Amino acid sequence: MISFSPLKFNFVITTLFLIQIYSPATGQICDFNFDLSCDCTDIDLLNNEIATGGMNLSFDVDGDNDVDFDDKLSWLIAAGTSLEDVNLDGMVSPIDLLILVNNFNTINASHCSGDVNADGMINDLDAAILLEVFTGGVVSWLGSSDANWHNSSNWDVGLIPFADADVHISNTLNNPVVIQNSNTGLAESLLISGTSALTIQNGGALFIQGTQDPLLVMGELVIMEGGTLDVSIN
Ligand SMILES: [Ca+2]
Ligand SMILES: [Ca+2]
Ligand SMILES: [Ca+2]
Ligand SMILES: [Ca+2]
Repeated sequence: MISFSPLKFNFVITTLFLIQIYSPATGQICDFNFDLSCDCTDIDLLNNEIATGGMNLSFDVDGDNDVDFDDKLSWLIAAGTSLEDVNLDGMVSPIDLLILVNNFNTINASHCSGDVNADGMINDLDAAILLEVFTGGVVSWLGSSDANWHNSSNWDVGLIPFADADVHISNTLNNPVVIQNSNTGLAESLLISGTSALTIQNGGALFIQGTQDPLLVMGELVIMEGGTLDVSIN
């Protein structure tokens, strides 16, 4: 007797889903590489496109037929975070500032390394954006290493003051601040409190350009022969 068993078919259905992540808020795309995550890889692609003036409309997040900084802002909204969140962990914290400090003064178009304004460099323009959040733009003297204004480790944020910085000097008992020969200091404003002193040496210069009361000296400001202090109001 011959018996037949019914044929059995196993169907293996493989369906490839190609999904892009859409933000419910904006309806725009933030996952450029289709890995179901809107992360540093994606924003760095966009950041580089903006920094290099590229016009690949794959990065036109806001759908206005060009690629510019507005697309980055739209991307950040889609990813649920803000411009100052360098490492995209959803929080703006001192870690974001530290990343920028560690990459300061480099040619780098990576948002996640600190190129917040997407111009291809990590410099004082990016630092000004972050410092506005953390310190209101204030850079304070610590004098923890030596007396040199131009030593970044003497400042609380790890950066030498730049043109947009409001500089506070309030702790110079053991470390008088010195702007040394051939060096130029920059600030938007300078506050020297009661027990502090700033010395501008021969050949050194300090340029302060601010909007209102850019210089307030309650302590001491010593300008040695050949030193320059230039204060102007915008
Ligand atoms: Ca992605
Ligand atoms: Ca656009
Ligand atoms: Ca962060
Ligand atoms: Ca930059």
